[in-house]
Amino acid sequence: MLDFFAIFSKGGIVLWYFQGAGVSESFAGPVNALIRSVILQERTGHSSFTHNALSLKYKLDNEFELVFVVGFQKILTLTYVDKFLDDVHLHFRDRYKNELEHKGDLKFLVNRFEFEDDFLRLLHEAEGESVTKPQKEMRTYYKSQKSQKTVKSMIETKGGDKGKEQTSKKNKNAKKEVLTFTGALREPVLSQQIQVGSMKGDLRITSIFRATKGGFGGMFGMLRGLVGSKTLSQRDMEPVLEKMKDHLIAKNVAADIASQLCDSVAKKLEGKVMGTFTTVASAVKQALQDSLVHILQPKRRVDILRDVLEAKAQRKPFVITFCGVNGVGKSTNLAKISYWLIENGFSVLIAACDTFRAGAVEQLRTHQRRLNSLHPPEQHGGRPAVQLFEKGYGKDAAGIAMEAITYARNQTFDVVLVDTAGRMQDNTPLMTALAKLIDVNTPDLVLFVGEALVGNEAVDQLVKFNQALADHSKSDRPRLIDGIVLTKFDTIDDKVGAAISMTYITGQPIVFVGTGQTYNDLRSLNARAVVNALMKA
Ligand SMILES: Nc1nc2c(ncn2[C@@H]2O[C@H](COP(=O)(O)OP(=O)(O)O)[C@@H](O)[C@H]2O)c(=O)[nH]1
Ligand SMILES: [Mg+2]
Repeated sequence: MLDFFAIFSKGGIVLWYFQGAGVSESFAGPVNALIRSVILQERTGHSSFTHNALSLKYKLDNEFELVFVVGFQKILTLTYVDKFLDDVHLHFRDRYKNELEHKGDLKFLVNRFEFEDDFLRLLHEAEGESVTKPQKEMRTYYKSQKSQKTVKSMIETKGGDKGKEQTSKKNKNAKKEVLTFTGALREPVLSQQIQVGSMKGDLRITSIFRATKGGFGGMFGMLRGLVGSKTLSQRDMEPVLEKMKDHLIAKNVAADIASQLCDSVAKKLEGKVMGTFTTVASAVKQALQDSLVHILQPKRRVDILRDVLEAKAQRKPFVITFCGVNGVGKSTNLAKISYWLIENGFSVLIAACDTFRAGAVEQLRTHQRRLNSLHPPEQHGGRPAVQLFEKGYGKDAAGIAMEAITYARNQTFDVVLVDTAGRMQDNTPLMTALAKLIDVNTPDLVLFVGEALVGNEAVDQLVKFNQALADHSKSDRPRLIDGIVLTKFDTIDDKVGAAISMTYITGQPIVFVGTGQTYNDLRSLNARAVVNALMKA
């Protein structure tokens, strides 16, 4: 019996809509008329509105800035509509209150409101409870003409199917403007930005076909280009993606990377044919989500346990070098990785190649003692599961690493973990020294350790570390960063953007995630969970 039901935001975004069976006309026309004639003019005191042969009943939700509208043929007396509108409103709020509570219009873009089943159930209940009385006499040709005439009498026709804006009784002096009902609005889309409270005394018409450049801001303004078009163009999407970009930056994705991501989403969607507005919103979200998952999924599998076994079979220790700036957690996470390797039955030699920072060697010795007390030598054939190789401070780190690797080979250690001093990416002498350490020792794996707290800086660090490794290598195929240890993940809440920046810039996987300060706080990355956190409004 209903022609349509629509739920949209005051920013003009259609969250969900229902179109009655056999109804071919889009709800856009009547809803636009409602917005223009009622909502924009602060005439929302009544809860119903007539547009041509349709009756519209609506309800505003000012807390969540939503509008609920139901449309039906006005010749039908649907006694259940008021209650039904209330029911749908309450039910929708209840079901999506978590999503709706987030600030900003982006929530409407990133959330999909699959409300169909609940709606149909409510409708079924409402229709079952009431007796619907079609008033047969109202269906005569004469009467229906008359009913249309009532509306027409309020709209001054000016050639073709153009009408004139309905004038507010309160605003008799208000300017009259010609509406452009060109019949072009066939898509079920809203063409209004609702600026309740800002339209006093001035009957401004905000149809997309009349809107002048820059006239209307807000969420609708930015999406205006999308709603009318069937084929998405780069220019149309730009403002939407601009919002997406800001969202990603707020999640701590480096600004550069956020820009590049949005550019690639635009490319992906350009030229796509969109059926309805809601499809556009979900398409943008989906494309971004897909890109993010794709970035986080390793192009290359890093399976350390398997590789250690392989090296062991060749009677070689597997060598991992840790590098990164100061204080990011290199030594701590090296210790956690030692623990993990020992738990997996391997023996570990820690090479203390941070010969620079006071206390660095002692910090590693403390870890070595603790690890051996957790895994006493009795459980490992009488030999300590982990040993420390150190030569004190001030010596050449590359030389110590080399000695440690030789020692590990002779003593049949399975793994050598090389700790290095933290260094700023701009400190050329120290970067050269790191490049040399890696070049002469050819570790099996070079891990870059970076904090999850880092924002724009992530890009600079990784680019310059890789650049230094490339520049100072004597090999034709220099060793670059093979993987990432993302630390302090426990301190960032849902601002997980660094994971994206780091993998995007290096194309290398996040091998470990540090989630705290105990040996157990080491995880692998869950790409889906990270992407969900990123998309959350
Ligand atoms: N909350 C938290 N703190 C960490 C994590 N990893 C390291 N830290 C802390 O960060 C600080 C610096 O760690 P350290 O290993 O000395 O950094 P390095 O200079 O890179 O070797 C220490 O206080 C660590 O306990 C982590 O995953 N989560
Ligand atoms: Mg350290």
